[in-house]
Amino acid sequence: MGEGISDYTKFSVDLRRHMWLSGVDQELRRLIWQIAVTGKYISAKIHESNRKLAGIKNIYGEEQLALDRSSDEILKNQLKFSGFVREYASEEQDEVIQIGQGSESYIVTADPLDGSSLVDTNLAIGTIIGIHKASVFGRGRDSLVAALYITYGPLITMVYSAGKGTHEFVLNREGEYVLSEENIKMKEKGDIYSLGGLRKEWTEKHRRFIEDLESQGYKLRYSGGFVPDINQILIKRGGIFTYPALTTSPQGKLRLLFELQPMAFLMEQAGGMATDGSTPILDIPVVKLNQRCPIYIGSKYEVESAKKYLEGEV
Ligand code: AFP
Repeated sequence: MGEGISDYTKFSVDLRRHMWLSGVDQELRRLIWQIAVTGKYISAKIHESNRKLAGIKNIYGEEQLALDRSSDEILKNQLKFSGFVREYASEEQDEVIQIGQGSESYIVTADPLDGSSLVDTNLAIGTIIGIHKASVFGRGRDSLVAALYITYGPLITMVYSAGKGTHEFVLNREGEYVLSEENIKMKEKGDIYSLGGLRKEWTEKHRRFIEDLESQGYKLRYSGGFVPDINQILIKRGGIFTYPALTTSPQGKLRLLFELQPMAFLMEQAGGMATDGSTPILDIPVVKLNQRCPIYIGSKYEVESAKKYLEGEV
């Protein structure tokens, strides 16, 4: 993972040219590029990690890995010096942190290293980023201007959208992000499903929806890492990921601001959908940083079908 990257400061001409040709605003281009470069530093940290727990708890009471914390530090410091970011909100921090002078254009949200509990198993993990122009509180649809994620797996990839389609770049051995999938377009219907939450804690409506998919022959694909699980649905152009409301946690597990909004933005830009079972994720107001929310995300057929079951139409 990350091995063989010879130059961390390469310009990633392909990525920059793509954003320029797509008409992405100059500051936003530079910010996205800078975050993509930061992914290289995080991947190097993962590579050299000794996988030891730091023994500190985050705002959700979860134990933070040393890697979580160092990824957060790397990201925060890089953004601080970018000159484009006034505030930084991270899953690893208790509050929104001011990192600029106040006049910068953007606020960045981050899950610096999602799926960190998978590090010891060597499954893919990722970084999730949201770029907002206004407050992070309120509807994502009103403030998000771009989103991206980076996967650290057999390959390092970066999927971004600045509101002009969703595109994937692969990091090559020379340290360049090279365009691999332009304008990803979801099919109407896929054939894979990715299911979070214990089956014994599902609601009756959710269970009936899943049984419908199973009767249609959907194949199970779940790694327990949100980034690779969503990436699979996007790159395969169809299917559904859910982390539903559970009887023990009606708001599910995943965080609206740090995890769900950026993925919903990328999925919508690829022609897919993301809802909590009825309301689009990007229309659900964020009222607190650690707000959780159920999610149904993927191609239209499956997300709309989930809605019918959850709203009691079926
Ligand atoms: P960690 O960051 O604690 O590993 O959680 C990962 C995650 O937030 C997300 O990446 C997965 O989709 C989800 O949790 C998996 O949850 P389950 O372990 O309940 O399946």
